Amino acid sequence: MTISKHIETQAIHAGRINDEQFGSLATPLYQTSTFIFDNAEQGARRFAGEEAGYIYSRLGNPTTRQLEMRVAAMEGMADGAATATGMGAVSAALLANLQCGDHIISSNAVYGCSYALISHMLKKFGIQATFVDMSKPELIEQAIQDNTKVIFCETPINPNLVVIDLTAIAQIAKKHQLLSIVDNTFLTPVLQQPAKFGIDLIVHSATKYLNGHGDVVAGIICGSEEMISHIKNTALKDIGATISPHDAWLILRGLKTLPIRMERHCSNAQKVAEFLEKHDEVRQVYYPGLASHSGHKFIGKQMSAAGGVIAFELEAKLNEGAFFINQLKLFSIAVSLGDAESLVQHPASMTHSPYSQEERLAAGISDSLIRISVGLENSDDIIADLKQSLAQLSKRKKIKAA
Ligand code: 7XF
Repeated sequence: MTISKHIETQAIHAGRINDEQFGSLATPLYQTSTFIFDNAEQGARRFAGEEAGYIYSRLGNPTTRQLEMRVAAMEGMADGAATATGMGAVSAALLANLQCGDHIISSNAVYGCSYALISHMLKKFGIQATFVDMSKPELIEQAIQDNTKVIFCETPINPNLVVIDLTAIAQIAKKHQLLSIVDNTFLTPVLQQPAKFGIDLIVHSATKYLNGHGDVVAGIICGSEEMISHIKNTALKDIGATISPHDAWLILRGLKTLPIRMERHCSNAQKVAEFLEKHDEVRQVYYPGLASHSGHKFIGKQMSAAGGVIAFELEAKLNEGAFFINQLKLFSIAVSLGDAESLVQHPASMTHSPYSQEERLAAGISDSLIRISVGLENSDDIIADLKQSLAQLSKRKKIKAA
């Protein structure tokens, strides 16, 4: 079957391997560590790459393969490599493409553990990093050295929702023969396909929207066949952050509803952002769906909508921010995002705690920033919960001031 160019159809059918034996509609789960060879010679041929076929699930698995081909099709890329976690994807993509003596340019604001990997872990192996504000592409060009190999960013950025111009990133990378890697976790291929702008490699935390049900940690890398084969045969095979087939199976199940889930996440988040922007207790809202946001101009060009994550600052002291979070009832206080449930967290003390305070402030991540992942509940209920908590905050401030 020729797979449709429509992402709704790809999310359900792309990469599907028909079950010739029993005709199962649902993807069979090959929950196996190893695969039996017909004879010793066949085993040797498979290891030598002379015969196609599965060997061992760290090296490949038929359930996992369907996930890889499905997400790659949705991203408009040739191939994919599924990983145990999103950090497994980020680390495999970087470790396969950098070596001692190389230099990487990263966005100064990225997810906290990606920052820790690039600034601390890679350094141990002699890989230098420069962190720049990538909303100003000229700063990227200025940071390029003779040994620069990779440009890495997320857009919109976790947690402050700054949008980065992917066309500018791809152009700089091509001009200087660098590899461009973009983390597309926040928008998913439903809302943004970085390959269209010339990005070389895409990484995801599949823990988030791709799976969408808060019951898996996983990741995926998408790129050319050559690039994915290189990553699989080096960083993934030998370091081993391979996905479990069961997790791949759950994500395949979640993916079928990704396009409709993203529609609802976006429409709910838009309403919530507009509500927050008008509220007296809210100092600033960061959501690219708002006309006041610096990234708004990219909607319709680079991204079809703004996604389901919002960051904001309250007209309040730090401890009052914690009070606001604690009064929420429908929201769960939890890190992660992209689940059916609305979640709230405090980046400075949670997801971005690997940064020192100084580094965090330099990266535009304020201590008072609150991040919410708007879930799939009725938007009236989500807004009512925020409203009641803001009302309690306002009351408390008045009592303290009296
Ligand atoms: O290894 P994970 O599946 O948790 O994914 C790591 C990761 C990679 N890229 C982005 C843009 C991410 O947001 C994440 C994980 N972020 C969670 C969060 O920000 O809530 C992690 C919770 S500590």
